[in-house]
Amino acid sequence: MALERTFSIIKPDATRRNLTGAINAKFEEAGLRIVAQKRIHLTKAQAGEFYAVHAERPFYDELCEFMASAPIVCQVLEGEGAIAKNREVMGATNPADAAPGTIRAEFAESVGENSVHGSDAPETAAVEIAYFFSGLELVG
Ligand code: DAT
Ligand code: MG
Repeated sequence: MALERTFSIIKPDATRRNLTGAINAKFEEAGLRIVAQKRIHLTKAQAGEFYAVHAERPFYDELCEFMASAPIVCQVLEGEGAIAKNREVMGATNPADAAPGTIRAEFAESVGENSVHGSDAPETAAVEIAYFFSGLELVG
């Protein structure tokens, strides 16, 4: 499997509860290296742009409000098969369905406030990394 990079967000519900370190430990234990990381506070409009693919979904407005409700930690994770590995460590979108030991099973509060975002494919990973980071900020 190839060395890959994926984009990750530690969401407002998790930064609010001081879970950044605990979540990063899960990534590192799984062999994912944090090659870029920054804490930012999105506006609702910026959250809306990031989640534009969900604009027609009934939960879109709530999702944008939530993503702008507190700081987030944006990250680039690197490793063998990093995109799939990160999705595995995150667990299912709804924490009620997430496998034991996953980030969402342990930390997520609800399907909407589910602690982490992770890219779902190489194309979205490339777009999402470029949206938040310049090449100079990626330190492998
Ligand atoms: P994922 O974050 O697992 O990739 P997704 O891309 O389908 O899931 O949805 C993006 C985010 O939107 C998700 O992390 C939380 C929110 N969301 C998804 N389904 C939802 C629902 N049924 N009710 C409320 N929020 C939802
Ligand atoms: Mg998604």
